[in-house]
Amino acid sequence: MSDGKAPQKKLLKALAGEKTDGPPIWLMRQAGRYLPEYRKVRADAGSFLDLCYAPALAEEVTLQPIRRYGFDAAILFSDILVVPDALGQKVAFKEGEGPVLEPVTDAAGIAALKSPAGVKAELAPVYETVSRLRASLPPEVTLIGFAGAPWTVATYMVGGRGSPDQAAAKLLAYREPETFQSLIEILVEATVEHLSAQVEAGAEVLQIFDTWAGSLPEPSFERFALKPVKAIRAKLKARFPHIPVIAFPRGAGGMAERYFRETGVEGLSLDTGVSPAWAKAHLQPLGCVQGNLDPLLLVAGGDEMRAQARHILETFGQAPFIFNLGHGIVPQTPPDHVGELVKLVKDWRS
Ligand code: 1CP
Repeated sequence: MSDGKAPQKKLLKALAGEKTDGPPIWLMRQAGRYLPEYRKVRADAGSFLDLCYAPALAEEVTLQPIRRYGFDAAILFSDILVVPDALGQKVAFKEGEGPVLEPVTDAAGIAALKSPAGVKAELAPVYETVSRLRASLPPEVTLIGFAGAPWTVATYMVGGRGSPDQAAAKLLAYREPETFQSLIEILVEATVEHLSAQVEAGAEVLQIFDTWAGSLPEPSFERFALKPVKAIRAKLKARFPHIPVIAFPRGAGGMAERYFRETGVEGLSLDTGVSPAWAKAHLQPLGCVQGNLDPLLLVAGGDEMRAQARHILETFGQAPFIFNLGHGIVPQTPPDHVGELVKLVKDWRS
């Protein structure tokens, strides 16, 4: 796209605001435990972070769902928590427990973090994975790089693990807003460095995951979810004007429209709870929307999955749209259901 020509790849076309001949499809967490070939590589790799930092293995697991299903996009295999790892916070992934971090709970903990300028050097193996993928992917497949949004990454950094209510991060944000803001600012800078390095290595689209955006009340949402992503989008635009960004402000609800308008992202990834008819009227006129089949419909399969997938296609399929789930694939998903969904979407025409 840097030569000024119109994009040829389906996903890039949709993000450039063009209607495509059938929507492109990829699925959040398309690489992972539901695939037997992933479980095999994962078992041989050692820890989950070892897998993220082994370019040949991370490349292999990124390619697995492309080979099996022919998705229109591949998403780099990595995790949002490599950024706190690069900032010097201890991060581990415990079997059956998810991520565990040494919590950063106060100004002293924030001051002890390494400089965000060092992220590019710390995460060199991740960028090597990106450049390998750019060389090995089929030419019609778009390569997506990603990072967590500052708020979501901060919830893990402050809480030390995933939590249903993000209470630790919210309490720090409410009791000591300036201290919390300083963490958000470090994360804005670190995220810009991390995403820039992915673009320099060959990523063609960037997705920013704000998984826990929906837990914030409006004034805090504005300050800690909307503004940081707007700042990241602006800084990336200055460096790479042609690279589109998709944001996933999960649970943003009534804030989604303002978020889409004000952050300036090209794509908005919709969670399962967003009404397709409402999103068609209020969000799709602002840019490309992505989503939003319930991942549990993919587990159940059958008529209900097919009917709800068609409803989404029929609602969004006349304008720029990327078919995806409303959140990531879950480990109990039968791989055959994914194949059936991909076929249904690829065969569909408006
Ligand atoms: O042992 C394993 O195999 C670990 C499972 C796993 C996987 C496959 C984790 C641990 N991360 C990943 C990969 C991953 N994480 C990708 C890869 C690309 C793909 O989509 O195929 C991506 C994009 C992520 C992003 C991510 N990690 C998010 C944001 C998106 C989302 O799903 O909400 C979040 C919140 C994380 C944190 C994280 N990492 C891993 C787990 C189990 C979690 C969630 C913890 C929690 O529930 O709070």
